[in-house]
Amino acid sequence: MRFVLAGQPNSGKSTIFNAVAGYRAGTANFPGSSVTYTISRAMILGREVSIVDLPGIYSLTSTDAAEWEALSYLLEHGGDVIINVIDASRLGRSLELTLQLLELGLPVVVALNMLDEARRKGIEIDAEALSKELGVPVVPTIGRRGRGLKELLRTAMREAMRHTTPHPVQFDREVESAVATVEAVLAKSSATLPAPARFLAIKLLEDDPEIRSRIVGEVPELDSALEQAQRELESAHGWTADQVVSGSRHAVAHAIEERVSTVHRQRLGWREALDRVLLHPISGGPVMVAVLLGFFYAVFGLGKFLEDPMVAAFDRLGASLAAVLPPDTFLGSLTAGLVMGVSGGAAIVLPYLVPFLIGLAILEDTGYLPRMAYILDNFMHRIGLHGKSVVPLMLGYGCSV
Ligand SMILES: Nc1nc2c(ncn2[C@@H]2O[C@H](COP(=O)(O)OP(=O)(O)OP(=O)(O)O)[C@@H](O)[C@H]2O)c(=O)[nH]1
Ligand SMILES: [Mg+2]
Repeated sequence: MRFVLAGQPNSGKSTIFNAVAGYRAGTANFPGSSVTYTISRAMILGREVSIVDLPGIYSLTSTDAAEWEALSYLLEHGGDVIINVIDASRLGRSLELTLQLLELGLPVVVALNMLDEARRKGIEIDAEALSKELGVPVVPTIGRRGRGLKELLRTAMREAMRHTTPHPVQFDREVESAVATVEAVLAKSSATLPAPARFLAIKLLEDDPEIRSRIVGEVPELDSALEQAQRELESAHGWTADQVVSGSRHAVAHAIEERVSTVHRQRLGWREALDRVLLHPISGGPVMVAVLLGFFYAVFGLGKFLEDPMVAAFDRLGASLAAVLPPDTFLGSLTAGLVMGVSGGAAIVLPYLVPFLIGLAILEDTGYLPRMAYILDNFMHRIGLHGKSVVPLMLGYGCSV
């Protein structure tokens, strides 16, 4: 049995993966922290299940490395069920990927994750209505707190056993007719297709290069039908066929979002109030400098506090060893060197490095590190770097201690 976690970057896939598989796959408060997939095994409801954590993707295309990694995994290995983790606070955007996953002909369960975040933004989502719209089960979850995960796994197991294939959601009439034209040619051909004909037809209309090179060679009669279908879409809209298809998908996703969610006026909680100060163009900089000064002051203060007694203890050890083994003997100078070497690493480096790494973890988990990246982004771009480069820059200080 194999469960495949798929979803957009930062939707909480690795968090759910770790909670289920008890394994530390990379989670980070930055999108795109997983770029290849990770597999682990777990016992779920008495069965051994392989769980696959795919990289975060916005779409299923072959033009982006992470997206192609995810798509080719799904085409080659499939899975007994796809668990589509979506960020409830960004429902419309998340559903654009869901609509594509529904086309793959594999059972799908949606994990409506980050519900706490959505609630904070005043967004209420009717999970049952969403499930009716998509035709697949939707399970509300809060991955970080482990909420809803049991129900998610139970539902995934049920769908995997039933082999339920979802019915894809329909595009607008013009796109549907173009898809039907291409799909009919594919369905008539004798070639073995790597995915359902409808999915391939959509990808071909979108001009996906990898899918095109795989299919057009196998189904030579496709060329003219595809070209005509694309031309019809282009002349009706004045856009490229690719834009028409993704535009239609975007419209469908956002229409579903509107039908299933209600937005209340956002209450300004303490976090939003704090963010206003932390991310403000004027106060953000000085606060960041103060946080960094405080951070290094604390690291060095704590380091010094730990270093002095540790160095003293090593000195005492060295002195007592020297009393037994005089330093002018071979064994004596060997032990003295050994004590000095170990004390250099243990008593001088560790007292600074450990508090530094703990502090860095606190900065990341409280969410201040990505905010620093945001504040510094403008400046960093001027020196040819991304705001996120603040992370390796900070880590560099770990080495300088
Ligand atoms: N508020 C909230 N945060 C969550 C929830 N689930 C996960 N997170 C946090 O969201 C961030 C991103 O989670 P990841 O599990 O790394 O996301 P991912 O989908 O694996 O991201 P990529 O690997 O970049 O695709 C982490 O800081 C998690 O702690 C949730 O339900 N609510
Ligand atoms: Mg991840």
